Amino acid sequence: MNPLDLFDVAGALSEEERMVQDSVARLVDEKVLPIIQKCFEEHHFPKELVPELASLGLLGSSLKGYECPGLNAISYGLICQELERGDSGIRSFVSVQSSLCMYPIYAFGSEAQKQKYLPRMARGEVIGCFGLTEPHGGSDPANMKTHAKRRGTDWVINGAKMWITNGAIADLAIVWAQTPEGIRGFLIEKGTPGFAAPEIERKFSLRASVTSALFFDNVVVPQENVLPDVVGLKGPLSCLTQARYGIAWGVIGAAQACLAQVLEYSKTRSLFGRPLAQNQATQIRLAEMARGITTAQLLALQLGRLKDQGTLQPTHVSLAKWNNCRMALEVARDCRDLLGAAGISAEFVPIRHMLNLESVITYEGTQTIHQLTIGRALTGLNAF
Ligand code: TGC
Ligand code: FAD
Repeated sequence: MNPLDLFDVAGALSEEERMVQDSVARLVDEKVLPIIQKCFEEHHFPKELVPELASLGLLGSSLKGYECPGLNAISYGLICQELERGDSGIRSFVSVQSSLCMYPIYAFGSEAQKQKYLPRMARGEVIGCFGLTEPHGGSDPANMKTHAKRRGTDWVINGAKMWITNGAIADLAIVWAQTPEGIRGFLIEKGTPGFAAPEIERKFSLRASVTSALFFDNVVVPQENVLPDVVGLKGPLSCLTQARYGIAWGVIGAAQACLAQVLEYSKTRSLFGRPLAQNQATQIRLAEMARGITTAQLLALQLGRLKDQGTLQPTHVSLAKWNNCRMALEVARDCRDLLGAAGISAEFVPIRHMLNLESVITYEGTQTIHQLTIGRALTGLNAF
């Protein structure tokens, strides 16, 4: 039995899905793992990997046309899983580019916007960021303060966004702002006067990813840069459904990376005259991790099948994102502990994954937000 795939999820995949997974796994083994710990320590996003990600078709992988490969949902999940086995920061980059930036242009953009941005984004020549969260509170985006007012045929945007992945390196920001008609999406290019995207320094988590604030001081945006086909919170929330789907798969990779390392370690570490792995207490902990990973894999697989057959509901995604993030964080924390003092060393992966997963469980809706979403679906009563 493969300890990282006890229920043979690999056997349930199509040949194409397995090929996608294998090619991303190779990229992670050859290009990500050798550099990622240093990137994390140095608080550096390895931008040099972007052309590699693009050449494998990992940017906008689910979209059809516009130089995107049109892979199915399971393949997108496997891409996220393999990337996050490397580091949540690399998966974050791909999630934001694909699900939060290319998807809204694809789903809600004009044909001219699609032609202008999607092929270049698929090639990694244009990097996107997604501005929804604001400094006063991200869980309740309906209460956003950033606003856009019409001025002739243009719009003028004022406000601020916070905790924005890719912000400082983005060529294009998808920014959600309140308008008299409701919340709308605006495409703001780097260098637009009044727009700034300073990086947030001094993070303990996702250190191999760029996180920024966005500031808008009378930023003028032409009408042609407004997403024409959506008004209201369902615009940004439907992008979140795409990205949360990828996270539900991605975090499995982080948990697998931790378990793989601890299995090796506990078999070779000898304490009280026997391998650490030969203690009942250790085996119970390892079995608990395998239970968590296996149930998360099966949840993700069914989630993908629902998405591919077009019956996926946001509540399914909430449950999977919540369950799988929590599982991965618990696995990473326990692996860190099983390594003893070595668990705090940069030589081992669990502490890096653990610190990353503290962000992953918070962004794209905290545990509480997803629990309340499920509670609302169960009871029909809105507790927000
Ligand atoms: P609510 O009344 O529930 O909904 C308003 C409208 O939106 C529709 N809708 C959805 N559509 C698609 N997908 C979803 N998940 C949807 N949820 C709701 C809904 O049908 C309705 O449509 P309509 O036509 O009736 O207007 O809105 P609410 O104000 O009660 O809020 C619900 C709540 C709390 C669940 C929502 O605000 C929420 O999800 N809050 C959490 C915010 C969040 O997750 N922010 C993430 C920011 S981006 C990010 O973190 C990127 S990290 C990326 C990385 O690095 O990987
Ligand atoms: P708050 O909303 O202030 O929540 C604080 C606490 O209150 C949480 O524990 C929450 O669960 C709890 N809470 C909220 N509502 C309730 C309630 N009704 N009942 C009980 N408890 C409640 N955002 C973007 O828009 N784009 C990005 O690219 C992006 N990237 C990110 C990258 C990183 C590394 C991080 C850490 C965050 C990123 N975010 C991004 C922001 C992220 O989505 C928010 O942090 C998240 O939605 C939570 O918002 P908040 O941090 O303001 O917490």
